[in-house]
Amino acid sequence: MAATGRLIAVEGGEGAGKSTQAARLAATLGAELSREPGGTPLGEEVRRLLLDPAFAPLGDRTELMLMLAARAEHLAERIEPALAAGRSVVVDRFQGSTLAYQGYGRGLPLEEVRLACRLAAGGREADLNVLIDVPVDIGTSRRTAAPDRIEAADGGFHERVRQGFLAEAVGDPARWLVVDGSAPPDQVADAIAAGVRSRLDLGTARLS
Ligand code: T5A
Repeated sequence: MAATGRLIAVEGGEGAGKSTQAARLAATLGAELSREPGGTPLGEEVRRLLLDPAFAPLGDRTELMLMLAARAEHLAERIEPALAAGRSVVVDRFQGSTLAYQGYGRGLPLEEVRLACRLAAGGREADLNVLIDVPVDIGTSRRTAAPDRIEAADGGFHERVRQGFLAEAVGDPARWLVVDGSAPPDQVADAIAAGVRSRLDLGTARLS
């Protein structure tokens, strides 16, 4: 068992397959599974508010602060205690989504968003970010329900989000693993499992 658990974030645009793959990865590694915004009772309530189309339009800074309030609670109540106890956590979205959506997508200054993220997370970053990359039209075509407030943004927004994720991955290759999300789910899962094991030097070990 690792002395300290690992934090692995699964990232990507709408419909990339994050929820599917985060659940599979957590099961493969024996890690806890959580999501953002959400992961705690307060966080799930904030998520409901954030995604509710009734609150459109919402100020960009309001959106950022709500995302980060949910993260601060998630870290304090769930993630940090798990990591400290040697349990690893796979989280469906984390800081990469804040940079991609509120920074690149909404257009808030990136350095301000980074600073706000550091403040909310007490400097905690994911040990590895897995970016499941799919073209925006493929992600959109997988939608099965009415779009939520953020999904309903225009295609230009979602393209900026995608390019933002890719820019972050290129800028910090040691912390990002990019996987082609347009492949079939089993193939995506195999690529993620192999990449995570090699990046985190895990061999065939489970994480907790
Ligand atoms: N957000 C979040 C911010 O703006 N800032 C932040 O800081 C944070 C943390 C959260 C929203 O909040 C925003 C981003 C989001 O807009 P969400 O539910 O996490 O919302 O994100 P969504 O992208 O809306 O989630 P989805 O459920 O739509 O997409 P997923 O999780 O990427 O995809 P998944 O796994 O649910 O799959 C969607 C469908 O595609 C199929 C699945 O079976 C399912 O039907 N599928 C595939 N089909 C073909 N090939 C594959 N490889 C497939 N993988 C899955």
